[in-house]
Amino acid sequence: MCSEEPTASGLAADPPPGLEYHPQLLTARDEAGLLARIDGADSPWLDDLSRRVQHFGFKYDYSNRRLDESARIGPLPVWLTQLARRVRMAASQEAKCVLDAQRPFEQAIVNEYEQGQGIAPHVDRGCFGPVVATVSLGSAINMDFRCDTTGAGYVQRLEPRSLLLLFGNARSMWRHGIAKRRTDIWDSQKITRDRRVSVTFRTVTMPDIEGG
Ligand SMILES: O=C(O)CCC(=O)C(=O)O
Repeated sequence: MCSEEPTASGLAADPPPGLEYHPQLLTARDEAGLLARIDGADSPWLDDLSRRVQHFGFKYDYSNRRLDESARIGPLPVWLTQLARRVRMAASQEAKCVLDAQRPFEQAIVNEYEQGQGIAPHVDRGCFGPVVATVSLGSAINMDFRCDTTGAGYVQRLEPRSLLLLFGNARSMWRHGIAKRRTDIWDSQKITRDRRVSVTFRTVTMPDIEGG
């Protein structure tokens, strides 16, 4: 069960258990360096979805929503390994305990959201491990959460240079998504979105990899 009960507005007052938000993972200089790397010649964009993406480590197949060994691209590049290390260092003890029992982050997806783009509400598939970590670059954005069992909702504002960790109920019982719109309401203000880029790290738990 999702432990958060909805308020009259349908939004839970507290974040889903297992949602961990770190507003300042990176400096503005780190952010600029990462965006230059992502937009550089060594990181080609794929445009087979409504938004552009880059896959590292494993190429996730959005049509059958599975991973197998044939999807392996290779190790994460050094710049992503360094970012993954910072993510681990920032994680709470609770998240670290879950992460430490896992393989290292072996997969990263970079998502680009131009104004008006989003991502449909979803729960990350079981081929990925119990902690999903997203670093935000560029524009701030509202991420919407919805608990399948109680219907409770929650909105997390994702600021640039922040880190979002999802584990526990937040990872497995709540859908997360980004509405396709040009503006968000936050603190009672209408805020125009700009280009946002996110880097999401996952561990991979598919059985053929677990078995070595
Ligand atoms: O861009 C984000 O913050 C979330 C990305 C995401 O949920 C995904 O790639 O599955």
